[in-house]
Amino acid sequence: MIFDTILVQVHGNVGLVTLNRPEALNALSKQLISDLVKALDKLESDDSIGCIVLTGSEKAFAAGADIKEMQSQSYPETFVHDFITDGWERVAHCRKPTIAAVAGFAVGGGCEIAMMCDFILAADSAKFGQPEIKIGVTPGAGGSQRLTRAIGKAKAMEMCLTGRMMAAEEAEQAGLVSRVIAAENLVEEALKTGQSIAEMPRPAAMFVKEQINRAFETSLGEGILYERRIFQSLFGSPDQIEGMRAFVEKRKPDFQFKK
Ligand code: DAK
Repeated sequence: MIFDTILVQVHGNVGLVTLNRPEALNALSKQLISDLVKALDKLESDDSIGCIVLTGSEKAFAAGADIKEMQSQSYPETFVHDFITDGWERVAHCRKPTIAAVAGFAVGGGCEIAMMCDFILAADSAKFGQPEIKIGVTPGAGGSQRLTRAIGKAKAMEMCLTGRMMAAEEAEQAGLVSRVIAAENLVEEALKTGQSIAEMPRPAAMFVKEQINRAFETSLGEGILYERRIFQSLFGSPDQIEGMRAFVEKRKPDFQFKK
């Protein structure tokens, strides 16, 4: 898969997508989002892929939507053409597990795309922010919602109202990222984590993702009912039989639903 603005590689059972517009700190242009959508479509339809890692460069995961591209839009144009909506939610709609491996700046739309992934691994150099207010707008791709759910009202308000960036250590303490990793090991560690997920029974991994995301969309009672039904349904899967049998027989499971 060859694209102008991203690099796509396969490592074992993990698809690695690297945002690649170094001249603009990986600003998320229309072309980049279109390339990203195509790459994700392809990786999602490839049965050998069990997890997708999204990363950027050492300096920037992504510095947000491309300001030079959007600066001349008028309100009627943004509304009529549903400006930069197309494709932006594709990461959030991935059915396979996704990991954002973030080094350097993840700001504006960059922070929003990272938050659309299932979890974020941060390099010790990572900086997160929603600085849109400094250019006269607000977050527009879920930042005000996903950031608030991740780190709570006080920190989300401060970050969106002041544009202050949050470094990796604070982001881990606040619950925005799952782990902080030395920058030089970030991609390797993300690929290793991705491979361990890809080797899990595929339906169970995809169901876990649905269960946890449901927690943000529903009441506790409904969410627990949803979880229970999924748990029960997996007793119809060959990998439940194999997984439990292997445990009892003290051997490594040989799951069917992975390639
Ligand atoms: N767009 C275009 N170019 C950018 C850019 C951006 N967002 N960020 C950086 N660049 C370019 C710079 O213009 C510069 O280019 P040259 O001058 O060399 O040609 C080059 O990248 C290097 O940037 P700097 O010289 O500024 O680098 P520094 O290390 O000094 O500073 C920085 C790094 C990240 C602090 C700074 O670049 C910065 O503040 N960038 C802008 C960050 C920002 O405001 N981002 C939010 C943009 S608004 C929606 C979907 C998405 C969105 C909204 C709605 N819908 C689905 C409805 C998203 C909106 C946004 O993200």
